[in-house]
Amino acid sequence: MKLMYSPTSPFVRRVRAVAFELGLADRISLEAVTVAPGRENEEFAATINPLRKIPALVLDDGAVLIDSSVICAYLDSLAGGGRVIPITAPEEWQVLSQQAIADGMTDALVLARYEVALRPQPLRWPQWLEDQQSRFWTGLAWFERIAATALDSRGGACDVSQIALACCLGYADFRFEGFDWPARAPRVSAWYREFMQRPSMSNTAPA
Ligand SMILES: N[C@@H](CCC(=O)N[C@@H](CS)C(=O)NCC(=O)O)C(=O)O
Repeated sequence: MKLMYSPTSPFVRRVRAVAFELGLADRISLEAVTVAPGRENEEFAATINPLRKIPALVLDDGAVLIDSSVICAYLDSLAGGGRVIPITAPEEWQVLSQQAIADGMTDALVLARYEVALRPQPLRWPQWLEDQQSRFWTGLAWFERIAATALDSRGGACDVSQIALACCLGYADFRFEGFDWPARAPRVSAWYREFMQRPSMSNTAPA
C-alpha cells in the first residue's frame, strides 16, 4: 500500500499512527505530495484525489481510499476489526463522534494555518480566522469535560478518536506556538503527555 503524504499533515499523521498501533506500518510505503489551496496539482487531482487533499491510500490493486477517517476504518478492518474502532454500540458511535469533533478541530486549525501562511495580506479576514480558532477551543473544552471517559486508556489500548485528538494537539503545538492550550485543558494535557510516549506518536511527529 502507498500513502500519499506530507510529514506535517495532522490528517496523514493520524493514518500513520493508526497503522503503527495496528502493526501495519511496515506494509505502507510513503510518497510525498505537496498540496495546498491555490496550487493546481492537476496530476494528483486526475489520478488520486479530485479534491487535491491528503492523505490518500493507494491499495496494491490500484484502488484509492480517500479521507483519513475512511483510511483508518479500512486499516482497522484489515487488522481484524474492532481494534481502534469499537464494533459494539454505544461505544462505536461515541468514538466515531469524538473522532468527528477532533476532525473538525483539526480542519479548523488547518484552515487557520492557510489563512495566516497563504492568504495574501490584503485579502485576510480577521473575524474568520478568530472563528476557526474558536472551533478548536470549544472542541478542546468539550474533550476536557468528557476526559474521564473519552480519554480513558482502556488498559493500554487506544481508539481512533484519541489518536485524532493527539494529532490535532500535536499540530497546534507545531503551528500555533502561542496557543498554550494545556493551560486551558489540564485533564486533556495530562493525558496528552502520557499519550505522546506511545511509539505510534513518537514515530510520526511533524517535521
Ligand atoms: N477530511 C480530510 C481532510 C484532509 C486535509 O484537509 N488535508 C490537508 C493537509 S493537512 C490538505 O490536503 N490540504 C490541501 C488543500 O486543502 O488544498 C481527511 O480527513 O483526510
